[in-house]
Amino acid sequence: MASEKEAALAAVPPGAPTIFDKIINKEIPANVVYEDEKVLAFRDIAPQAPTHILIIPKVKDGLTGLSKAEERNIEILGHLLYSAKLVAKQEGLEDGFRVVINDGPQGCQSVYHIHVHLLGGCQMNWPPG
Ligand code: TR5
Repeated sequence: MASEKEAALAAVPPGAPTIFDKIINKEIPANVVYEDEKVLAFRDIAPQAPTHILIIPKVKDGLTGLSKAEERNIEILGHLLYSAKLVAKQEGLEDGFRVVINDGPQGCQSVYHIHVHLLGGCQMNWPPG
């Protein structure tokens, strides 16, 4: 049986606008920590670590999730990861950090606009849940 979260997600057509579009368009506020012409990085509203930042492409271009990536997306995928490194440095995460991309229901993805989670500021455990 589908969980409540899965049922809610199933009702959202793939590629439909998400809450992140509203953040990009400044229709709702976000705590932005980094921005360039291609990506936006802002603090997660429900942090799972002392530092928890989301890095998203300003243009989704079909990238609802990593599983939908095409060759044309290679440049922005690299840009997202490199931006995570820049933000980690800016946030002072010298002792290490973790980047996560959740994909699909089993990956626990809830917002279908690709995003990199940057987590740090505490000792991480392995394996993740
Ligand atoms: O579950 P996945 O991997 O898809 O990650 C989505 C993330 O978006 C979660 O960690 C949420 O906590 C985060 N999120 C959701 C909202 C939101 C946000 N982060 C910042 N600001 C947010 N607003 C204003 N609204 C949200 N619904």
